[in-house]
Amino acid sequence: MILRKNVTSLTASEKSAYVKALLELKKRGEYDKYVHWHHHIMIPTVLPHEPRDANYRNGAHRGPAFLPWHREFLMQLEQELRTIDKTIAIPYWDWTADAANTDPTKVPAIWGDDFMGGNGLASDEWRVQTGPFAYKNGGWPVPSYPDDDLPGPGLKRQFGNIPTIRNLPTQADLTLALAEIFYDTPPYDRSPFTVGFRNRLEGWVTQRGDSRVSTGGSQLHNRVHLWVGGNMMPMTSPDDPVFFLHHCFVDKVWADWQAQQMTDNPEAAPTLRAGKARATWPQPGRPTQTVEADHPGGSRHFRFGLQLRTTAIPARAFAHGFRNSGGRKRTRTDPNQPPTFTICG
Ligand SMILES: [Cu+2]
Repeated sequence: MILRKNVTSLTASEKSAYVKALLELKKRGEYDKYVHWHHHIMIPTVLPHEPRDANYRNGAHRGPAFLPWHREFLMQLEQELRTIDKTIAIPYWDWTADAANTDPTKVPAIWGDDFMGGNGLASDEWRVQTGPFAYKNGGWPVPSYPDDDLPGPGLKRQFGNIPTIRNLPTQADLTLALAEIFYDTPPYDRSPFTVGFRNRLEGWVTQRGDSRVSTGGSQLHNRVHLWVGGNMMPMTSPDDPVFFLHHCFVDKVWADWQAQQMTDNPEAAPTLRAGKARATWPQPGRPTQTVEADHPGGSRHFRFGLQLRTTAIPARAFAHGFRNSGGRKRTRTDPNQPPTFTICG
């Protein structure tokens, strides 16, 4: 059984084991394929009448595949980390708890020197200065992305720097997502008016689409990418290891929603086939849930030709033409407006 814990309940040795396994994977040259893979999936994944635009919908974002794709993505990294240390499970970062904190930029459970390290430094191109992933410590090489306003190498963060995204997503706004009844609804896009759990949790339902939303700007998943800033902004966001802690919470929220659906809406809830179960989120008294079992045969929502089961792509496939393979080149006109394409979502 793989049990994923809240970062706040990790012991010092669990933290150090997780960091050590990540550094080892990086050293072996095996971590960066996750970065490339997340970037490579940003290709238009659309119906014939829709714009062939990765900004409209791509293989892992802005549509129904968002949650299952990232669930599989996490499981693959987790399995690989477990070949290094079989005690590893990806921990999750509950950012709603930190939204209520007076200074979410300094919570040691997540940003401590023994774990993810802290904020970037303005005078050093926003490079992270502390912790195992700091550029100056040499164990976590990250390339430069001049087209994404990240001109020099090294891991960068810029906490709460965007004027509309000063705070992390609140519990109240997450509750709105958990109250959704449908997973996704037509036209399965990223409009603020598209109803459904996926679109809410991904973060596209803003105050424009729902006046009950309590904070301005991008929401939930997208908001966290924008709040962390730096390398969490472009399509290569898994460069920052906090990506997986963030998405681990997104995955947990989905699992919580699925469990709630089994109680509230059993007709629409997935049929679980025990034989195929893979451990993701243990539910006391319930079979564990799996990507395959959740969507047997592909429901209507999953008939886009979106790949549910994905195969790791060898890193060498990206030796050429890696950058900007995903879609239109971004042009930013107003520096106060968050870019719409370069966030992972
Ligand atoms: Cu993301």
